[in-house]
Amino acid sequence: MLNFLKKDPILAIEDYDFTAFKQVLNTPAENIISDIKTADLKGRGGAGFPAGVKWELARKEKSAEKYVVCNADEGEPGTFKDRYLLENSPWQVLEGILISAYVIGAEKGYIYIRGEYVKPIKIFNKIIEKAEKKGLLGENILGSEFDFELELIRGAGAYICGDETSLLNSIEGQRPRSRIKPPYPIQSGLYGKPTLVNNVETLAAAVEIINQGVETYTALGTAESNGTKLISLSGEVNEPGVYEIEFGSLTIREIVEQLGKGIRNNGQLKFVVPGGVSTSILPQEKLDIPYSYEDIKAAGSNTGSGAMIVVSEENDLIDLMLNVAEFFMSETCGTCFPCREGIRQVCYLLENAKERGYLTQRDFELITDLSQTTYLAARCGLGQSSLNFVTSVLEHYRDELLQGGGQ
Ligand code: L3W
Repeated sequence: MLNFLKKDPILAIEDYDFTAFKQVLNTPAENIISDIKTADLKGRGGAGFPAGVKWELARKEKSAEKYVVCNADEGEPGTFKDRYLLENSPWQVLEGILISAYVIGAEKGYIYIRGEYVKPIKIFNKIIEKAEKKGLLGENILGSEFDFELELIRGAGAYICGDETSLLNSIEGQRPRSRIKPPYPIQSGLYGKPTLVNNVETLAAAVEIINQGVETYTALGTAESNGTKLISLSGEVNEPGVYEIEFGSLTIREIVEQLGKGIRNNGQLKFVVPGGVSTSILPQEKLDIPYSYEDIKAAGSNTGSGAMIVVSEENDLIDLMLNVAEFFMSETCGTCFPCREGIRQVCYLLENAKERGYLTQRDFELITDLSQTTYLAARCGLGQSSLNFVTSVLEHYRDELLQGGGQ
């Protein structure tokens, strides 16, 4: 284990030694990037893009002005692992930000924390203040030639700001609408300058890789999923919480049974959402697979942000689908038509189905069409993944949903 889940949180700067950052200051940036690439650290925010590649591309950008942004707008329903890190390992998160900034050559950075995270915001404000006093932020950090300033931005409660381009607009003081990619933020991000956006857990993991060594990290996990992952386990389990697991060491069912201690009230497990409500569900028969990027993908879903939501037989499927679709309907930024109208129409069809008590064959066809269009034509991750949950429930529970009707 990499030991992300520190039992005794270090909140005094005097107790934290910034070993990885000090090492980085004395190592060519290319070597650090090479290590992160060898470790194959995949972005932990949801998309899994290789962090080392991102760092390398950002470093190569020729611009006197660059930014780093730590995406702590953890809004995916069921995801709370970044909150854990912000509350328990804030110095490590700061260290990850400093390392990434040094490596790509940025002198200014932001940490964008979701507005509801009152405690992490309070903690991180103190962290910045203490780091400035101790010479870990500002000019000539730790006697080096590296200058870096960090600003905390408090989100205002919009899920769309978790999308990196909307987040950048929000920092700029604009309405948080997504931007078309490419250009990617590393080419043209904040104020049109190269900007590296990384999730909280990704940055904390980079620190662990430097501290513990690439070999230790790559020795953990599976062929395509190195190291460990934080899982936010929630839903109808007896022991929800944040758990760190080595990729491939447990199956999804074992995570539910061994870490979550089974289903509440002796209920029956129906399905698991492996990566937050933007990802497709995995039904009973697909839960005996190792927890890894490749195995979850092969089973038809996505690791996402690691938000594992466990659902029992007790639930009404139409209610669940409507609940998730309504979440996305209220959180769409409304800029692009497929996302705004596609989700609204799906909600409308599900509301009628709820009243009726079942779905018709025509509902299936329309929802499938709308989902495909939204997936293909929405301009950002929110829209593209908004109906994964609904379509996967339709796919796996067709007969149950058509029960009593189907005309
Ligand atoms: C340079 C290229 N950079 C991609 C960068 C890109 C971004 C990262 C991933 O959506 C998903 C979404 C949610 N040159 C690049 C490149 N990049 N190609 O790599 O990019 P992308 O476009 O694949 O994904 P995204 O738009 O960032 C993220 C899903 O994650 N999700 C997570 C939701 C919620 C949270 C949370 O609360 N923490 O993450 C769950 O499934 O739906 O599909 O940086 O710039 N050629």
